[in-house]
Amino acid sequence: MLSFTALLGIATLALCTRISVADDGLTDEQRSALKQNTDPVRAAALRLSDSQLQWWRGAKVGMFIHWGLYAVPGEGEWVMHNKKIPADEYAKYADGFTAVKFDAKAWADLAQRGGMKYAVLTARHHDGFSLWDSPSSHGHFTSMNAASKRDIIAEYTAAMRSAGIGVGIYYSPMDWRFPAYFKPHELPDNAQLMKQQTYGQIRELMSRYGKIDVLWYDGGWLAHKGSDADAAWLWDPITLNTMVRELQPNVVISPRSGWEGDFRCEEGAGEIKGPIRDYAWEKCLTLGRAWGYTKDRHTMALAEVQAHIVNAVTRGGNILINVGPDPEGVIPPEQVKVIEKLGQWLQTVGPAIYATRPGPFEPVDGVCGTTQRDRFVYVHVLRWPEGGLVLPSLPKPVKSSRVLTGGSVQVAATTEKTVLTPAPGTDRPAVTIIELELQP
Ligand code: H79
Repeated sequence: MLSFTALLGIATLALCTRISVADDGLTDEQRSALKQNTDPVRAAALRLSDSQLQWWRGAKVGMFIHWGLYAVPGEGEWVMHNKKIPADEYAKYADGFTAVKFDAKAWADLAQRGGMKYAVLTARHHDGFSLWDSPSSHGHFTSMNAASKRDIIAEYTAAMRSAGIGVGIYYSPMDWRFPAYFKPHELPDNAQLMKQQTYGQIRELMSRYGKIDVLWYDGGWLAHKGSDADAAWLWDPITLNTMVRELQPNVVISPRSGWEGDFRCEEGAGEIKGPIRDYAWEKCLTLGRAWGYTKDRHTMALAEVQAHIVNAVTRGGNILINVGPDPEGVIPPEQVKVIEKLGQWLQTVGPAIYATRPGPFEPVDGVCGTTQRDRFVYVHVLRWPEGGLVLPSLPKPVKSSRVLTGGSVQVAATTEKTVLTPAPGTDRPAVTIIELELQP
């Protein structure tokens, strides 16, 4: 923690100067930061203010959607790389990408029913296949030139926007089809082509589809090693994101272009642990076996997703829950079911989740955590200790309490401690959430 704070201090000192787009758009400090190959490149002036980020921090739950050509073989989004499929072979899957049942309104409706406040769709993953009519796409490798013959991003952005769901776009700067991804120093011309594609496509995505709420970069690294920041010498993320800010002043940007971005990511199904984090962050995880569609029917259990949500919000984070539609555009029914059940659950526990802040107490890994809003404190219990849950004393006396998840819990609050005990014989759901209304 200390080292992070120290680093931030140094970086802020180095980068608090103005952002200029003249010439290469970089200050001397920024240029040297780009070459240091260590930390994410920082540029405080590119970051959103707290008030610009407020909607996102309050939104808490989003729907991630991984859809692309990889849905056709149905072995996950890394199939091209994992199975060493040559680009021209891989391109043949375009005949199978029909999207015949793709209905952006149905996706938006699912997000709504699921209590998801924003969505993020893979406009282009590492395989280079683009889900929109993209003049900058190398080889016009797009959903317009596949069996689908549709601009998926156009339909998606319009549907989400009109449903009131925040519109998010995922984009991978790197593209496996370019030999320079593997040998960027040896193939400088090819590397420049790949970079031009990224700049051209980001410009398209940020200028042709109305207001975009989230830009989720992923895969800013190069040569299959190192960090995103190590590859900043090529991507030049400050110039890239200066362009993005001109086109979309309020878009929330992920940290994976090599620039630190507006929030931090925690990826995968590992348990969320540790104390409250005092920065904006997001857990992303997938319901399926991979992020992209797989033919097995595996789905994460509802209780596990609920625990992840609670573990994220009690530590100040958001959560992005992924589904992987099939080549026709159908989200697997098992995943739909989990999202719908989450939505029903969020209807009752929503007050403890949305628009809350973490605290007043630090979470205990695997046991409990708290959130708060106005005069309300919410206690999220994952595992009841023998004899009840003992918390520190609350800042004010308790005026009333109720259990959002059903059943009843006895609350004994004194100036020394707060003790919560479930009534004998009551059901113990995966998470018990208790609302405590404090005296004004
Ligand atoms: O889109 C989903 C995944 O496909 C994507 N992120 C989620 C949201 C993802 N791509 N890669 N990874 C996750 C992990 C990548 C790890 C590695 Fe590497 C890439 C190992 C080797 C190359 C990291 C980057 C370590 C070295 C370079």
